[in-house]
Amino acid sequence: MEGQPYWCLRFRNLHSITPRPNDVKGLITDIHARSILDSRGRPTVEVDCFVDGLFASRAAVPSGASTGSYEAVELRDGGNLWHGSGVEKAVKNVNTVLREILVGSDVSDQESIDKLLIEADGSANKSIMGANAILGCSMAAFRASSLVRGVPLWQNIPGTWPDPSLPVPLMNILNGGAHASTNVDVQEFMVVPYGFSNFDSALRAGTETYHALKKSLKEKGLLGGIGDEGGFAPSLQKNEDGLKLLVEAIEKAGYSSETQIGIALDVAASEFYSLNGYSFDGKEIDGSELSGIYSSWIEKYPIVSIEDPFDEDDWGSWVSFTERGHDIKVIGDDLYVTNPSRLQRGIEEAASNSILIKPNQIGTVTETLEVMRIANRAGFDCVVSHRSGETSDDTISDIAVGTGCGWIKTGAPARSDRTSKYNQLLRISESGLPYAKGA
Ligand code: 2PG
Ligand code: MG
Repeated sequence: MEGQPYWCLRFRNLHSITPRPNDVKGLITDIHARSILDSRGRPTVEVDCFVDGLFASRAAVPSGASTGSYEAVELRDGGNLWHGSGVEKAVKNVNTVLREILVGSDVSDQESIDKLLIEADGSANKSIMGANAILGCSMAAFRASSLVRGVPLWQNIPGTWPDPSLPVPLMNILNGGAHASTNVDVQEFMVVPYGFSNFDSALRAGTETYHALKKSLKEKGLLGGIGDEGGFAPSLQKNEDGLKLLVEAIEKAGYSSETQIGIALDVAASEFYSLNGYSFDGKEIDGSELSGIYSSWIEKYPIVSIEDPFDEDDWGSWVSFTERGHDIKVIGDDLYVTNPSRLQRGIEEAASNSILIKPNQIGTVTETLEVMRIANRAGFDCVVSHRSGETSDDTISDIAVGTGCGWIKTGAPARSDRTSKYNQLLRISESGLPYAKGA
């Protein structure tokens, strides 16, 4: 078997061509990291995991732009190279300290692997080794263990979960905020094709809507650049215009905005919050005025969810808006940063009813899943999410399917950093799993 990658060995075992069970010890024999480019042309960490002496898997770490202040720390080099955004220190941490502690571990024991990684760092926010170094190792091991166990990644989620399903995508087709250089405050205007019987037709409908939006922006002379997540990035007179454009695009594409495709927003309000309040549509307003705007939008448009409607520390506005009881998902992203203690506070105070799940906000696969378990127990919806800076790594697609969470947010249906996730879901859909919230 020498010289062959691990998946060849597994392929043979899986298909009983040359069963060699004794070859499969499932021990990590090497870990190797490098710096690669992400979708914004910034360096990020990629990690290879070797099992039983053979190359087994590869994972790459994403990176945010509108990051929450309470996220685990992404280690960047500073200095002049890459304008300070190099990840050589994180890469070195993987190739020295973390490699040393992981070699010899049972790759299928995700919890022990992540515990070793957390202990090697020792800080509360993974600032010593870097959450980017740690997550790269954690995800690479997670991916390798599915090969060792001979199951698809989505079937390799440790623990017990609701039945697996293909998630409803929140597709970001109009980008603003920190993801575009325009006057639009709302960071993400997304279409949500929930009213379909399978994932493939939902994805097609969302993608046709993306193209319909392009056409109507062109007709209106508004077609300019593309934002970081592949959506169009026009300047608009008011934020509400984004909602009008999406409804128009849904209908122009031939779908119903009442029964088939809804709208999700990520306001990312921490980005325009200061001591003066919220700077929105050119005015300074407070949390209750902003709540009023959201409530009027919910009346007029087919909104299914609003993410980060308020600043990450403005708990009072979160609580009173959620108390209004609108029939939508109120999603905490910067508010919770996939952190169990912040989520616990949100559950106790009823600050929202849903959480965005981003593995790199917390730094390991095990902790990500633990936060999802806490959310499930509290009856919160989980939306598994990409970051605005991405690679072709598609691990989040399998996590969304295997945890049966029902929702994924992974950008426009364009650019390979985003389509890699949708395409993995298409592959998984061949297994015949149901569409989460299908008609
Ligand atoms: C968000 C994300 C992903 P970023 O705010 O939800 O869309 O953006 O990765 O820049 O934090
Ligand atoms: Mg967000």
